[in-house]
Amino acid sequence: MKSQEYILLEDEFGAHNYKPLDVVLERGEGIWVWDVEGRRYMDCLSAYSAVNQGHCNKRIMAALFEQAEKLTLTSRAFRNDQLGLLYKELCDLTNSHKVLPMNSGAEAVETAIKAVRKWGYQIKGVPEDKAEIIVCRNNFHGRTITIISFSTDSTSTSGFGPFTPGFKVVDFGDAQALENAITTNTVAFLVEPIQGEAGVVIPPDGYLKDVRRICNEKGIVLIFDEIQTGLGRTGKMLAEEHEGVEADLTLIGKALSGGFYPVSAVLSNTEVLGVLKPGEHGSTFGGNPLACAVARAALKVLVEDDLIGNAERMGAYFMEGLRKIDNPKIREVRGRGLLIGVEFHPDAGGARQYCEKLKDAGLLCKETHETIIRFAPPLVITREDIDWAMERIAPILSE
Ligand code: IF1
Repeated sequence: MKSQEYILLEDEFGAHNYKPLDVVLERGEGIWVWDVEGRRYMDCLSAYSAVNQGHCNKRIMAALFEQAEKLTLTSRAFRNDQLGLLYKELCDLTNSHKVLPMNSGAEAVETAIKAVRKWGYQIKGVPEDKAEIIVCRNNFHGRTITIISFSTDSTSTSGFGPFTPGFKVVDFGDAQALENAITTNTVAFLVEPIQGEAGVVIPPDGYLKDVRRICNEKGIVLIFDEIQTGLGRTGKMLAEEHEGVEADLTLIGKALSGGFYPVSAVLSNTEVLGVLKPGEHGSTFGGNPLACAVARAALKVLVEDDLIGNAERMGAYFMEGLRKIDNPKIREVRGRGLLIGVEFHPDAGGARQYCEKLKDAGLLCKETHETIIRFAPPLVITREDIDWAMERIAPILSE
């Protein structure tokens, strides 16, 4: 079958909740993917940072097969021999004390919301049903009803009400705004260390430190959503390390499985997770042995192959190349590690046209918010790969 036939099938029988580039992929290896016509592309999105370890990483695949032959799912009604090992390894790597495993990123966010509300009532003494959580303008934390309830993007929310109450929005990057918004009923502040969907928005230096201090002073829980920024993407295991701070709850997902399987987790430094008692939260698939084996291998690859250091070095090199592009239509090139955004001026005619041209030149990129192209290749990328990419990107982005 040809690309066009697959596209027609998708469009006829699938819901149209996406508008993908018209490239039909069938194979991937490292930073490369191939379409059904055999054309090769460099993947500059990494499934939104879920394949940090590169497509079809051999060691993660081996762990998947090995575990799949032994045991895949027990439910949490019984224990399995992978879960405790994953917990221990995750805690050692992220300096955490407790882990709660889920599947999707949104589920990790929902879990954190439940935990901090309960913590607020039981430990902080917030009156029943009065807990408030503060979030940031232009946040992206997932697609469930509760999560979109505090989205400020009308495309995400419009037509989906009624919404879950209990959230307050402040500007991202403004620590004073957070401080002003906190009341006696505030239980937590939920924030992305770098806003991904908003267009790779990096907060001012010192912001993470400031919010850490404010949350300590006011006695509220600090939650970092590192589902996109975590696990090496920004050149550190967790993006919070750029400012030497630790959240009370850290949410990870995406690359926790290297793209093989949905695996997410809530990591806790304090006893917040301790408020969840048997029967109060869970998931059929969360913490299953197949997911755990895959996650253990995915973490091992990140560390053993120094993908985190590589993200830092290659990110700096890539950004240097992008900054050399001389086009007055480019407003800014920004990023941390291999999470890079190129923002065009509003009158440049949108970023999608560039993504289409990059696709024809063999690079798969995704625009965000009309004017921004995100470059986030797998962390296994080399200097030579970036040279190859820049040879193609530079002429296109110079137009
Ligand atoms: C889609 C964006 C990226 C996330 C953060 C939680 C989640 C995500 C910081 C939820 C998910 C995804 C989902 C994907 C698009 C994507 C995305 F453009 F929308 F913002 F990555 F940049 N927290 N991000 O970024 O995780 O439930 O999806 O596992 O198609 O919606 P999930």
